[in-house]
Amino acid sequence: MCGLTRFVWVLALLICLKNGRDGGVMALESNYQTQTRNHVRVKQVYRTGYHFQPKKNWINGPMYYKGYYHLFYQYNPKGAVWGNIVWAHSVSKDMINWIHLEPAIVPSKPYDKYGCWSGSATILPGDKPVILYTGIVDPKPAPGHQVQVYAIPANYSDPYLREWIKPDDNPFLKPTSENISAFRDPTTAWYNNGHWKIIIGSRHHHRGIAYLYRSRDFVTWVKAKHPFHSKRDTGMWECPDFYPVACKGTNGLDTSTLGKGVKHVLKNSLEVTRYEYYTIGRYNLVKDKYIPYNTTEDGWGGLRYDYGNFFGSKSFYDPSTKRRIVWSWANESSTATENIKKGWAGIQLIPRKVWLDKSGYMLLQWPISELENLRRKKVELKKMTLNKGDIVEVKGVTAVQADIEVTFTFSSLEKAELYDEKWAKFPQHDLGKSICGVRGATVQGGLGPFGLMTLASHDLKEYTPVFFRVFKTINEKYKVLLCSDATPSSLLNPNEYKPSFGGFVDVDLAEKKLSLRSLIDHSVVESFAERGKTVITSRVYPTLAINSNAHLHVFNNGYEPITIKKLNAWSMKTASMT
Ligand SMILES: *[C@@H]1O[C@H](CO)[C@@H](O)[C@H](O)[C@H]1NC(C)=O
Ligand SMILES: *[C@@H]1O[C@H](CO)[C@@H](O)[C@H](O)[C@H]1NC(C)=O
Ligand SMILES: *[C@@H]1O[C@H](CO)[C@@H](O)[C@H](O)[C@H]1NC(C)=O
Ligand SMILES: *[C@H]1O[C@@H](CO)[C@H](O)[C@@H](O)[C@@H]1NC(C)=O
Repeated sequence: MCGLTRFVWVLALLICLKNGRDGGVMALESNYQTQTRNHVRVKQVYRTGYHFQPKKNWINGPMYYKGYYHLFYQYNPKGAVWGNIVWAHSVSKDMINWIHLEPAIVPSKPYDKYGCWSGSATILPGDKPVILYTGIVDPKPAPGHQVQVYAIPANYSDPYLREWIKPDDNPFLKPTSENISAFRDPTTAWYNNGHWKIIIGSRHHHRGIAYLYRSRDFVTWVKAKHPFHSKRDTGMWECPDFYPVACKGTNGLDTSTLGKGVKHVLKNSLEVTRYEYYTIGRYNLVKDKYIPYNTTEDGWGGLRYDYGNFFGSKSFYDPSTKRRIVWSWANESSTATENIKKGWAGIQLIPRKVWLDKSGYMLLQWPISELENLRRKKVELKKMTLNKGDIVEVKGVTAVQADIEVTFTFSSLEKAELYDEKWAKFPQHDLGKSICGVRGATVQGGLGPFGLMTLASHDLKEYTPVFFRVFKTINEKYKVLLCSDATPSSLLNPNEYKPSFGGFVDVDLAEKKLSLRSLIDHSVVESFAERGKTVITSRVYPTLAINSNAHLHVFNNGYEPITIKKLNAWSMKTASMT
């Protein structure tokens, strides 16, 4: 029951934090240079042009308040070793162009002396934001003794909310029966039955757990008798995210919304596998528990927002546009040494609007429309047929920094290769390696591979292919696989981590049509199949296809001819990050 509507619930989140390992690698010196007056432009080939990046180091974390989007992210101001994590802070009117501010929260008290880890923001009645985060009291036992802390703005009239204070009744939660070194990442609070509620990620042995806490006043919190949800063999749950989605339409819902026509989503970031999965389910108010529907697996084989470099995502509700937005961090695939050399590690992906697919079984995601303001010159292709072996360059676009939308059609499904039933037993995360990696873009197929060769060198010695391959099962069903393969991405850099990522696309091929959108930005390629049904992000480090030497091609290496019904490619302007 939405007793809640009286609150102006705006918001939101913070993206999650990484603890430990990934952050290991920061540079002491930054080697970037400032070029233009307003933009920090870096003379580095892998630095992105329109993805959010801090000047150095790695990031994670968002919220909307009085006309500004706030991004808080995990940041090590000291560089070289992981530690002393602070909440760095940037603000924006459109989530594309940013103003960097001083860190919002830094270690300053006994309870967060060793780090201010991930958490979330909630907007309380009266338009009062509160941040809940995990403080590290002691580095031992590894990865640290964890407590929950809250912070409030020092000056509510400051539109940038630059300064935050930690009231004296902190920490507001200390682990009791929970594992003291596995008790972190409080969510945005929701409100029902007279209580504010949050969940906190944890584990018990190999069981991943989201503990539920309730509070009447947002100060005193009591642990619920039963976990909100848990699942065996999933390991530590980081950055849990729980939110409602509407059964109809594409609008988002305030985090406290309940009632008919609403389903819920629970997402967890898995510390063990370093990827995330989500389920769609029911919020049982009587038991105050989340119960996933049986339409997808609740475990490692579950649905994912993204089958590539993507972790620590958080969502928030943007009341100004009625959207739910999922935002994630993407780590580097480059080595520690290379990260130190370039002076930074980690980017924030383009925020994605998220809503429930008509089937009710999965979510759809699409880059926020604000990104389109960076589109410049458009290049168009129409009704072009690609026979087996055809590779056609899309000329006239800055291939290193571009946005491409393409729709492919074909006239028959007959040539689809046979689906190997043993693949059905592979966990989702092995599909890329086992299928996309083995049957790459140049391995001839029946219906596919066809798609884009992004970040390609002029001689095609280097490229990052994003492509479809269609398979037929023994009972005449079709399976569409989307691949984003970093294997051929970096010719002169043999030691790079070059994963082949893959994900099946749940699509009806009756119309014999498949669509793809790719956002290319120097060292990242984010690809959306079928209007956001399956998404894959790859981090890549070309050595030839850099800056103006990068090219874009469309290709087909299957026996079935493929027609490009329509392709639009835009050169993308560089976003402002000051
Ligand atoms: C609070 O912020 C407003 C708006 O920026 C400013 O005018 C005012 O001086 C600030 N108050 C304090 C106490 O800093
Ligand atoms: C408690 O958490 C730590 C750190 O994640 C882990 O090593 C340990 O096995 C956990 N203990 C239990 C009982 O789950
Ligand atoms: C899923 O649950 C529904 C009822 O809620 C049931 O009819 C169906 O058989 C279940 N499916 C599976 C695969 O367990
Ligand atoms: C990102 O980096 C690669 C290569 O170093 C690792 O294999 C991944 O586990 C890592 N991903 C995350 C989420 O940390």
